[in-house]
Amino acid sequence: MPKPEILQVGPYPEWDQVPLDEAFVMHKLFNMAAPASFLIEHGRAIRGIATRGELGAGREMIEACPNLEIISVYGVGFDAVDLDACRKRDVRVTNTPDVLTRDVADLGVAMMLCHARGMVGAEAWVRSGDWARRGHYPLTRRVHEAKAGVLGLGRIGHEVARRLAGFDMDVAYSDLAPKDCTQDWSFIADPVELARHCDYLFVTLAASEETRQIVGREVIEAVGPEGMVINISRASNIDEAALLDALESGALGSAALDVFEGEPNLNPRFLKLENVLLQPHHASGTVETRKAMGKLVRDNMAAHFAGRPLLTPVL
Ligand code: 8YV
Repeated sequence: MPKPEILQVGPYPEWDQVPLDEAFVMHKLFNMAAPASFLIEHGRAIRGIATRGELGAGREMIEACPNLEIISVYGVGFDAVDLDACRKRDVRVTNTPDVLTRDVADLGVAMMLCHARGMVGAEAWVRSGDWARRGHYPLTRRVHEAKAGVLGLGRIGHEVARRLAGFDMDVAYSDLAPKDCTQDWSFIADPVELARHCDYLFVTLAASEETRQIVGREVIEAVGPEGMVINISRASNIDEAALLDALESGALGSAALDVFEGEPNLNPRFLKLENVLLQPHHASGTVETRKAMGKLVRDNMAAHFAGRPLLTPVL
């Protein structure tokens, strides 16, 4: 049996690349000088696409591969995959849920703590000699006993909420309906109300057309000049222009962001702001989690081509 031919959209660590290259014929689109011509010439041979959460697979790519059977996403988010195009063609889609949940929650909470306590500026204070020259670092903001709002109590939102409760924060959340097993977390259906209620708003929604810019001007202004927005989901969940305006004007106190429109080329307005903590979309980026994600990408494709049930199907 010839090895299935797979289109690889982005790079993976060597520990994933080696076994992928052994099991499949991997066509590395990101290394190609002329990816469009490759797809025209070789699209018919492609039976699988291996992609990353933020890169996905758009309609054009899917249509360029008429014999495509499966798209395996290295990431829990599949918003960048054109699911309608997949449905029409019966293309299966898998992602990597669960294995990354706690790392993403860890980074979100770490971003809140780091930013609230001014750790980036404080470190620079020590390194620059300001501590000895200018004395104590300016006072920062307390996190315990403050109000946290979690917008989207899915797998990641739930783990964020659990951690925040562990930091003695008062936790509220918003979702389509109240969830079971939420301990004493309060349910506030309306995102604007949730934002008005809280000091720290965590955006943990799975991105879709329905959630696009759900954190708009009104929500941002409701978090207010003393509040912080933390985004560990997708940039599309926030109206980024409104966020920038509010950070610049002081209508929003601060933001801690792991995701950006057009990343990695983020809007340069962010770089001028001191009230924002910037992270390079690495919430799932630990060795342990990335190894588990890579294994799921391979195992899903192997299961599909062996006629076994998919491990973590989306479609
Ligand atoms: C990854 C992600 O950073 O899970 C997701 O949806 O966006 C992240 O875990 C990304 O997919 C790795 O390329």
